[in-house]
Amino acid sequence: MIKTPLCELLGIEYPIFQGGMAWISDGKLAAAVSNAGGLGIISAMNANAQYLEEQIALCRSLTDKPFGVNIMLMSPFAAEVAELTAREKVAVVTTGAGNPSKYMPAWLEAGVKVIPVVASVGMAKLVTKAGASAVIAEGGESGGHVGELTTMVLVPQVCDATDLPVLAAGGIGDGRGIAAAFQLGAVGVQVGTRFLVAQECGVHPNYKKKVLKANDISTMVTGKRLGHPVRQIKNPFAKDFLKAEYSPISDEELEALGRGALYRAAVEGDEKTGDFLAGQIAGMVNKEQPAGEIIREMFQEAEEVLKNAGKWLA
Ligand code: TUI
Repeated sequence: MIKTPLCELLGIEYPIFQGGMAWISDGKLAAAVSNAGGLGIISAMNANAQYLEEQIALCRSLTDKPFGVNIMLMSPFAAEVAELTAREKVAVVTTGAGNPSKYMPAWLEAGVKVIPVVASVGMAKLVTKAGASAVIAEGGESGGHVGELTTMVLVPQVCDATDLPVLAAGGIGDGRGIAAAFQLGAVGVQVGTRFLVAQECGVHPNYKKKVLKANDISTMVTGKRLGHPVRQIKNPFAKDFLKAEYSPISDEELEALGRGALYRAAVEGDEKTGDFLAGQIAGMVNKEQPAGEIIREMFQEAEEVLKNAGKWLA
């Protein structure tokens, strides 16, 4: 059995979070993961507080276990969904794509545990001071909005910079990844891409098909010119967007090209004009399974790897 301080901190059986994926991580997927012993997370994405309120209610109707809400700080609705999560006293808020400091006092006052995603040592130190309960160090192997550093170099440096429990994210899709993250100092992992193909995940079937078919070099990063790089599966949308980045069009026109693309992928399954965010681990994700099976399989494998970790010691 694998038990870490994160299990005790949050009252979960397995030290694994399901990543908050916009248009994908809803109350149903989060409840399935929490019922299986991990921490399910609802994505507040770019929607308003009413959407999130409905998803929290749905999740609570499906599980008595703790779950979290992920707030994308670049969302125009970040302030109203932050306020809602404090009012609803959700167990955990994770944040991404920015600095959560201005919302932290309200969350802490409400007893919400705040676990920010960080992509640098500086941000890890800042949120430690601001009262975070743990941090998620996410490397650029992950899908969606990515930082500069890889998981391999980010995780140990974040572990050295904070006394908080550290979760590793980005490029973790099986038990070997969990074991490796633990060797770097992490006491938990966050996994997105593999849960995308969970049976309980309601994303469009074309999205699942694309992840299942992907290989090691199927993803690419766009959006660097706009200051928010995004990793996704290569398709006509992603290639056209990259071309447009190197053309003389204005930043406003470029932003407009991307608008709605994630919805077209996740909800409509549009293979040409949709933006299929996924991590580099997609090449290893080859089977649709119930969320509980994914978690049990990953931790069984991690346990075997860790038991053998000393095999080269002479
Ligand atoms: O946030 C994510 N992944 C995401 S957000 C998203 S929605 C989106 N849509 C269009 C364009 C951009 C995003 C899709 N995927 N992951 C967590 C994450 N956070 N990765 C990196 C960071 C991060 C980056 C900078 C966290 C903090 C940070 O601080 C910068 C600063 O100094 O303010």
